[in-house]
This record gives sequence, C-alpha cells and structure tokens, in this order.
Amino acid sequence: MGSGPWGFESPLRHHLQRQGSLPAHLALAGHALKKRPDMSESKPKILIIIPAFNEEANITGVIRAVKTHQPNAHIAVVNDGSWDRTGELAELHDVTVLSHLLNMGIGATMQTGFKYAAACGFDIAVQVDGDGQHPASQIQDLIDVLQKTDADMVVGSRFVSKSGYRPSMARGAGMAVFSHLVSIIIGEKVTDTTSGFRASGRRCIEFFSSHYPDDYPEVEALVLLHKKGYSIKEAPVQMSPRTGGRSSITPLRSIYYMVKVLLAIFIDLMKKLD
Ligand SMILES: Nc1nc2c(ncn2[C@@H]2O[C@H](COP(=O)(O)OP(=O)(O)OP(=O)(O)O)[C@@H](O)[C@H]2O)c(=O)[nH]1
Ligand SMILES: [Mg+2]
Repeated sequence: MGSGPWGFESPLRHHLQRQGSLPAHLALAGHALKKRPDMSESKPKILIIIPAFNEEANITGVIRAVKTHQPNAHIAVVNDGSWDRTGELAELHDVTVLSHLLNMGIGATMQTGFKYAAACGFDIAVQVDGDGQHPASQIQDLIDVLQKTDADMVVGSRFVSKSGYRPSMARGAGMAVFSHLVSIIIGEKVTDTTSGFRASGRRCIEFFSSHYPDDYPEVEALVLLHKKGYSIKEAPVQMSPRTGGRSSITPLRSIYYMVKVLLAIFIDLMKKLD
C-alpha cells in the first residue's frame, strides 16, 4: 500500500481495511490530517478524543483547554457530521479532524476515535466531550489512576466525592438504576456509569476499535469490558454544566435511553464476544 501524502491516512486506512470496515461515512480529508503525532518518544502516547456534533459554541475553548493542560498529548476531534462550523473551527488548530460525512451518533463517533488510536499506536485514549463539560485540568487525574492501578479503563465519576453535579430527578433515578445494575454485574461498585469522561488503555483501545456500542454507549461499554475480563476503576471528577449548544438527552429521550440500555445490557450478557 502506498503511503498517503498526509501520514495519517495510510495507517488508519490500512487498519480499517484489515478489519474489513472502511466506513463510507468517514471522511479523511487531507487538509484535516496535517499533523502527524510524534510517536518516537518512549513515554506513553496519549490521544485525546473529542467527539463533537454541532459544538461550534464550545469546540475552540475545549481544544485550547486540552492543549493547555495536556501539551504533549495529540488531539483528534471527531466531527460527527455537524452542520454548523464545528469542523471548520477545529481545523484552525494543530489537531487531527476526523469528519463523518453523516451524523452517526456518539457511539460511532467514539469508535472512529478508537480506530484512529489503534491504527496510530496510542497507549492511552481519553474522551473529552466537545461541549466543554469535561474539565481538561482533570485529564491527568484519570491518566494517573490508569497508570498507577494498571486498570484497563478509568471512569471519571461525579459521585465518588462531592462534585456539585445535580442531575434532574428522572436522570438521577436512571443513573442510580444503572449504577446498581452494573455494580452487581461487575461485582465492584461503580458510581457513575453514564460519565463519558474516561481514559482507556491499550487493550481497551484495541477492543473498542472493533466493538463499541451504538446509541448511549457508556453503560454498555462497561458491561462489555467486564465480559472481556478487563478491569475498570473510577476517579473522582468535577463536571461543568454545558456552556453552549444543546444536550441530546431530552426528557422523552431519557425514557428511550433507559429501556434501550437495559435491553442492550441483557443482550450483551448473552452474547459471545470474540
Ligand atoms: N447529541 C449528540 N452528541 C454527539 C453526537 N455525536 C457526537 N456527539 C458529541 O458527544 C458528546 C456527548 O454528547 P452530549 O449531548 O453532551 O451528551 P451528555 O454529555 O451525555 O449529555 P448532557 O449532560 O446533557 O450534555 C458531545 O461532545 C457531543 O458533541 C450526536 O449524534 N448527538
Ligand atoms: Mg454533555
């Protein structure tokens, strides 16, 4: 296979082709792939994956904050078919922008990030949402726990210590149900199963690059990891409220979310994973 002029295109395309899954929705625009990460050092290679759908109000601030707090990490913004200026604004920075041609949802968005991380050989991938809710100042806390405990994934939890986070009643009830259910399944207490602020190690990156749940993926991803025999730890985090844009979780959607995720968990428990 010939090497593309932008460095990234070649390993990512090769990896996707090997998996037989070069998705038609993934646009690997050359101009967006201008920065090659420095993979020559012996330190762990860290990728910050920023999923973003119509986040023009927040994306610039999020990229700047990540650069300030993680100057040595590489950033991949996964622009999930946004129809606002999210992609354009992200491309003004020295980051990789992977653009879906269509809106695919957060599950596919994160899987694109993991495919990229696996293809480029990153050791750690941290999800930092493009809406500004995940404080960049706490990325290092997740990475520290990942490295100290040898866990496969560390989830930033709003409920390990007081964080001031107050979900709505419906959302809080849903979170409590998931937390109990997942703790029973995993055999360990998990307090915040819906947090997307997470750090994944190498084994998780590989696994998630080929298996990542679709819709509302956070809870299911934990069950899949447990089935795989991978370990999960939590680290206390604070989370800010959204600073702009719109949440995907409307009251009606939270009912769909509960039913869908509960069914998916039971199906996952019965499924054979390769
Ligand atoms: N809503 C939505 N977000 C997406 C999609 N694809 C990627 N994302 C990004 O995924 C991240 C999480 O989405 P949010 O809507 O904030 O979900 P959430 O954080 O669970 O909900 P809130 O606490 O209400 O913000 C954000 O950075 C989005 O920009 C999509 O199809 N819909
Ligand atoms: Mg959010």
